[in-house]
Amino acid sequence: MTEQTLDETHALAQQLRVDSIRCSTSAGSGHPTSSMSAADLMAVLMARHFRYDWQQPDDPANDHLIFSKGHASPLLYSMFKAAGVISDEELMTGYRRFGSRLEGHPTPILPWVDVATGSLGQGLPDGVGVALAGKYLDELPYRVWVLCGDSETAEGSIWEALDKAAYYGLSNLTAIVDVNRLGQRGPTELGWDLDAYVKRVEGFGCRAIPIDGHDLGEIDQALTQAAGADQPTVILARTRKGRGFDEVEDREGWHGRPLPAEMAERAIIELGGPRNMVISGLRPEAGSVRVRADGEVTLPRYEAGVKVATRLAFGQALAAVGARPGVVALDGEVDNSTHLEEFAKAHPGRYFEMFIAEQQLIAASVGLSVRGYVPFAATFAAFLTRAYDFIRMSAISQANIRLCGSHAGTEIGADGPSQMALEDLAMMRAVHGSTVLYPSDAASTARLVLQMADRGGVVYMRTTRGAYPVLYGPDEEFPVGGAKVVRSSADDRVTLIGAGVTLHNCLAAADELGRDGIAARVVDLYSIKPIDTATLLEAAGATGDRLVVAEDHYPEGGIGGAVLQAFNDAGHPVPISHLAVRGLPGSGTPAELMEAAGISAAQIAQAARDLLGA
Ligand SMILES: Cc1ncc(C[n+]2csc(CCOP(=O)(O)OP(=O)(O)O)c2C)c(N)n1
Repeated sequence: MTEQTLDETHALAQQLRVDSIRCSTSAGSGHPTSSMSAADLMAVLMARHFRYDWQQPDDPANDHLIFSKGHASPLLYSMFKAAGVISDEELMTGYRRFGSRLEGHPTPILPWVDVATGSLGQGLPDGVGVALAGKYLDELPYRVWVLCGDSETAEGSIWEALDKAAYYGLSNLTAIVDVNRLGQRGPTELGWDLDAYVKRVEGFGCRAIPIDGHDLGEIDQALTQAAGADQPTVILARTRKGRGFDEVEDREGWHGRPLPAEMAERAIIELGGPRNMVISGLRPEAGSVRVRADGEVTLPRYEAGVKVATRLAFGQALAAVGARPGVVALDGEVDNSTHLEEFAKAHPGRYFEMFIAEQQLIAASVGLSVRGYVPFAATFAAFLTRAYDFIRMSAISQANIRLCGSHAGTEIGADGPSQMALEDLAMMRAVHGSTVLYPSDAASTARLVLQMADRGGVVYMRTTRGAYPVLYGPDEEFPVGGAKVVRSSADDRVTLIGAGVTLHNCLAAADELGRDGIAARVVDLYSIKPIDTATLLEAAGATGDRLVVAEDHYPEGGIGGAVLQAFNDAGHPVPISHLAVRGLPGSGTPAELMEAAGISAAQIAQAARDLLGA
């Protein structure tokens, strides 16, 4: 680095500090001191290492920059101003204002932002997904740079990320940790103990480079070393929070507080006054992604009546959908249970084992979605709850991810309640823009897996452990948002609604009722969100509003909740007889456990009789 550029970079860093103060003071909100500590790091990165065409954020050869410490948005947006892609006016009048794209924490509403951050511990795991795409799929030399906070490294997901980054040899990934010693409420666990950080980072298989995070030469050297590494690099930069303004520098009590106007004025003077430098930075190396044509998807066909588990059909169908080269799969070390192994066997080059790290499983899916891939991640449905914050954030990231949760409900039997998903439908329904599917047989599973690939947002499929008869022909359509009336007649007096295993119980209940001369309509609610309100209304109308809903899920937020909401939203509120898992299950056979939960065929039939007063 020449003296001249060193001076320029210093001026850029001061501009980033000044603008971070100005925008947060004007908004009366934000995190200027968290921005000021990292300003030197980002100035050197931006001026000397980040290869990015600011006018073409979709250029596949661009580097990626993720602010894992998303609360440093004043710094990120000040960088956007310095890159000439947002104006000073937008920064000053838009930051954190209603209706503005410069939200409190960055989201991909902004074309230069890959993923939403602000829930700490997510940006680095997301970056692992982008780096996986770069190294194994795009095969492009772009680099992924992630700015982390030091207090943020208390999150286990940061270490899940470094572990997987090392396992996959992601030399294209660099984490830059802003070790400013302070978190939100006070000092961090490790303070400025860079040696402790180095040991941890190295223990996870990454290269650690400790530096003075305010020495531009040291920063430049570390970023150069990182780019030439053969393992992931973590730059551990010792910094001072609020750097550059003596009144707040390295002082407690200034986290997340904008400077009052008169203090901001003094700070701006101390930092050399406002500047409006625009820097062009480095262009990406030319490169494009190899375009591979979609192969033809031939879904598996299942003979009616044969018993096949929906989890197996999921794996087999996904292996078929893998004929499309953009489809990738990620496992949480249970692929012989979820049957994702079917995809692994067919497409090993597009299969990522994330081991027992569910947060990283979701985050890697989000990162792969950033690069346009079509990720399917699978584990036991119960264990997806562990990554719920990541699932929630992926909706804010506008990521397109497909999740499969197997081993739903008490039906799993002997393993007991620790392995049973009984909350997953509620959790997934609540995600903004999500799709929730719950097929009952192999034929509908296969059809729905294909549609999942084409659907945006968070798309969830719940599968069942046990094998149940195939109900439908292989050419039957199952549009998302539909429902199947599996059994009906002009004499129907009650409607039984189920999905997954309870659909089979509803069918058995209808048989039992039929023997007593009671005709029952049976609805397969394979699409829980969106829901087929028309079919529900029609069934209710045909059966005198007598409805039994049976689900292998806790009563809150599952199928019953979805049905009630559908009727309510349609302006036709209908009470339901709601059979759900109300007690805490233990171990047993599936039949014993479903009986104990009150969702067996006999109990569904009895609920119908009760409604009819029969
Ligand atoms: C998962 C999560 N927990 C808590 C918070 C609240 N929070 C926001 S910033 C912060 C402190 C972060 O400190 P550090 O990572 O050191 O960043 P700094 O601001 O000091 O640079 C906390 C606790 C959050 N945003 N996300």
